[in-house]
Amino acid sequence: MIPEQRIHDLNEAGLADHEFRLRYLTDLLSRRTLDVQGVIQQLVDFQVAIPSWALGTGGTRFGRYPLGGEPRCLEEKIEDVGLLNQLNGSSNSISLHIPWDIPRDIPALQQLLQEQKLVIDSVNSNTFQDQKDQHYSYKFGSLSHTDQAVRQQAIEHNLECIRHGEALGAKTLTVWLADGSNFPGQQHLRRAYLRTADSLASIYEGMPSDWTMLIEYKPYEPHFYSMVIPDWGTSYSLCQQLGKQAQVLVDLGHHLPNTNIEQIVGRLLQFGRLGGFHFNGSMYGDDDLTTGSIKPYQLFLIFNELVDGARDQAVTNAAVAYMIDASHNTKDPLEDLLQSIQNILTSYAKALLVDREALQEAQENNDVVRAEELLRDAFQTDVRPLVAEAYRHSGGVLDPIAAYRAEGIREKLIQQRGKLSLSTGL
Ligand SMILES: [Mn+2]
Repeated sequence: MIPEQRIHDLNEAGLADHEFRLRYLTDLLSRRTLDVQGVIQQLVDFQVAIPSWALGTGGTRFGRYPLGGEPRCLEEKIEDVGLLNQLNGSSNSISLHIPWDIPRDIPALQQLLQEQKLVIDSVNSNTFQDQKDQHYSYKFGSLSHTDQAVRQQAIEHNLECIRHGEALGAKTLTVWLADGSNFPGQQHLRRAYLRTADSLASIYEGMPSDWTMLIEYKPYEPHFYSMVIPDWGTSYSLCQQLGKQAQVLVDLGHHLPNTNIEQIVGRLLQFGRLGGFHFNGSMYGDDDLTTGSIKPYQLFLIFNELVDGARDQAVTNAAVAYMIDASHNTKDPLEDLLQSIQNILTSYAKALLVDREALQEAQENNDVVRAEELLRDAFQTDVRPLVAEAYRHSGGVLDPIAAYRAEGIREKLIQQRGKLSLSTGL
């Protein structure tokens, strides 16, 4: 943890410039009768979870280039997220990946979470690879497998994840199913779906009544001919069969190029089935790039749907759980996460500036240019002073990446944990 006095000193240097820019923007937006303090408060309240597997260097199947100082255990992963949250006040929760993050000493972990001002967001099951002590292989599927014994093993793993989560106060199970097939004819497409629905029902039955099951979809990879849950329609149909505690999870990278993701978000909000959102960025597919690094306008349009849904009384969707789900191959993972949060909050702030009454009027009158210009006007506003002010309100720093570097945090982590320390769960 960085001492509070040091946070204050770090902010002092940039404070005069920040206040000048914030005053200018506040004046400008107030002329449009925008509640600037209200916008800042909404940015302060916005929280995005950090998954335990995002704290180490990722890689591709061609290689991995670790930079040292990676967290070696769950406790160190919690400390890293606590540090990020101290810098920007926007990531107060951590998502666990079982089996890597199985909690051992529950009271000690609870105390650490309290010290770091963090909570456990969700537990994520893993049936996409075999573990050493596992009886049956998932090579040909898990929840969809042709053999009942393999399905049962995968069901029990998910129930075990719930038990671990319960011990630490989590209330969400995220299921991403890697099952599918690589060649035509390999798998009976309808029967694989039915077996999956049955397996999910068994997990759902074993879930406490205040828990949510998030069902994630992905069009390809690891399987390249068919995935059992390839799209939001399949996730949605499974949720409909399971019940109210099941919700669809949208992962930005899990779409084919040019998919209109904001429309999917709008649809799911309308149906009250948008349970979670995974942020990342992509150029070609599930590339796991920094959120907002390639398509910032798309990220803004997605937030525009979320804000629009949140303000519409006809939309009864429950609160959406946000998480960053990316792999960091070339950047320092902690800097990458700070950049991601910056881009997420920037997009959210811009969406909060949209003049919704004027937009609705333009839409009703089929004034295409006016409607588009209203969105572009919000998108092109430089909202960085609002985001920086939100960080400061939360006890963080005006410029998290500059502070991270000024504090030499990576160097300190390498000193403590070693140059060769490797994170798990990637
Ligand atoms: Mn994901």
